[in-house]
Amino acid sequence: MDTVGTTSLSELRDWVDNISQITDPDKIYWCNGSEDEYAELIRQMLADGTLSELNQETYPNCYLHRSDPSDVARVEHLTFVCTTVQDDAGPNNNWMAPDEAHSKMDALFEGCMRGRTMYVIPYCMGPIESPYARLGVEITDSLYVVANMKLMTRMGDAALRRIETEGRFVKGLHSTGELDPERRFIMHFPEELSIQSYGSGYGGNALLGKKCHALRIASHQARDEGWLAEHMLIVGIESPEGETHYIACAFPSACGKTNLAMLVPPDSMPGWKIWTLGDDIAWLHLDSEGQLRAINPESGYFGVVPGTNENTNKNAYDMVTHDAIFTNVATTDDNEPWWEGKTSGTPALDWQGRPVEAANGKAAHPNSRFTVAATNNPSYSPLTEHPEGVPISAIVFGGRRKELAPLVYQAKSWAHGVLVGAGVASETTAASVGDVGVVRRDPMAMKPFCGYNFADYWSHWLSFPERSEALPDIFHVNWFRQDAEGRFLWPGFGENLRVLKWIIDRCERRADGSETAIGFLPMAEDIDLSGLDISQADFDALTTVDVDAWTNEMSAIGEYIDSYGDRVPPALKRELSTVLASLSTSNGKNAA
Ligand code: GTP
Ligand code: SPV
Ligand code: MN
Repeated sequence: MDTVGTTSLSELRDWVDNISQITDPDKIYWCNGSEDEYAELIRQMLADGTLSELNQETYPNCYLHRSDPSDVARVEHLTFVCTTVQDDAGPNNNWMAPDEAHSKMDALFEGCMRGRTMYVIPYCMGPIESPYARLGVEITDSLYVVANMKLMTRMGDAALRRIETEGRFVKGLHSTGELDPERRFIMHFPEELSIQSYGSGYGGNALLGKKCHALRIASHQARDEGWLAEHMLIVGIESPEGETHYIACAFPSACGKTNLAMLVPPDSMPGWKIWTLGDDIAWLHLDSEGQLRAINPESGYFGVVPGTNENTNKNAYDMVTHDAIFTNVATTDDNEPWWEGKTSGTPALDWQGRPVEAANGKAAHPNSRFTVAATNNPSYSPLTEHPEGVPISAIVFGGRRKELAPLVYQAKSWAHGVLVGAGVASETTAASVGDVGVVRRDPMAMKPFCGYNFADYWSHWLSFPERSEALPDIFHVNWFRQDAEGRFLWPGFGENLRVLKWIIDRCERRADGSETAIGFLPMAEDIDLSGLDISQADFDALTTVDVDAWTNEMSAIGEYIDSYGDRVPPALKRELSTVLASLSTSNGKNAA
């Protein structure tokens, strides 16, 4: 066997040998993570057609990848958590017995790398020196996966050295297979610390460090070890006075995390500065003082392209003009990338490479993505590399709701905040295969990503006050309220900083809020609306609690929680009863 690279760790060596016997590649290549290696990967992908060059004058080192049209999003219906006991995976996951899943996957992987190279990617999730970082190795036959893992994780020699010292790592096996949706599975074995993914080359299905490891496997470990692995951005907000607060926000897929993580302050807020720590995943630990601290396990972004422009998100717009991989965008006559929401250029070829006139539907796929290293981001925070992470002042949940959910409200306590998180619902998006725009329950934005039973997960969240008296305040936001004509009531994007300011001021006990049954809401005078073109009627709609609708909502949340059966913590149900009782005696805003 033609092999480049090896390891001194026998467990890892044996596993790689074993996988190569099953998959039968021509060659084995251990990735070192160097820039030369990345350049060589790109060269090979240009040669074999996996990538094509975009306009190198205006988009230097930017490349386009077109997925198989059947393989453009996560596949939740083909994603499984394989625990020994089915109830441990919970109603929130698809489950398969580990033995059955293994025999299914063994059959798929048999000989699947014949004639190809098997890449071994050692990676570190989290700063390489961080006590909170975790290791993994992904084996794949996809060059696209290797290149994306290079941008998204700390991969290569440094990670391998730490794996060899620690001896513990998550084993991820991936093959693109035939890209046949009938032969596609994403299997997780949290008890074995392993992941097996076959038949998809797309982001969350194939870049195993991301959702598979850093959320599904990590959340399972985190429950046992007393920490949290969450679908959250991490952002630092520095005031003109130089005070910086860090907040962590959980919004479902394609609901605004990347945008909020790198927002550009509006002109009306001079002197404010945003620092991006992470745009998708946060690992949260209590330190010895009981302070919740966050690290971002990733080191790059796999972000939604449509909607990005110099007005909505100038940082993202600038950051993808160099050293980026685009997946499933359209292209212009000048061979620049193009997408819906881009304010310049016109598309010539759609995301499948067809002339746009002949194509029906969007020119760029609604789930088209960019991959960039985090250091491309103009608002990148150097504290991203801090081994201890950053202290978190507030946790913010959110969803995409045309109706009902106010612009912002604050939970009354940690336990109430857990209920607020458990009650998150959001309209589905193109990030996952299936219907778009249907409201579904997505507790803590973790429905597709929690690697164990949600009932146990809520208990775990509720256990934090036993270990800390200094927990962050919890909030809920909704940037997506619309009127009957489909117009957004709130301008969103940079203007969201006005809401973040209220959140921080509430944490610092220096802003007012009005107590309602569902939590504290700002009054018009509590949020600085200067320079904003928003009518009083719209602001009122954004900050009013519709008691009847909320009574229905809380009942629906109650039914949803009850569907998890006996394992649901009684404390969560008590919180729900409290809110329902309060709603029954209230008349909206100002009612306790
Ligand atoms: P994942 O990467 O799938 O986890 O998504 P995400 O949560 O990072 O979402 P992202 O920031 O990429 O935003 C998704 C879509 O929502 C994009 O098309 C954005 O333009 C749009 N969006 C983001 N923030 C806002 C906002 O404040 N208001 C409105 N109206 N749209 C927004
Ligand atoms: C998401 O769907 O939440 C994403 C993209 O961040 S993926 O990497 O596919 O999970
Ligand atoms: Mn995400």
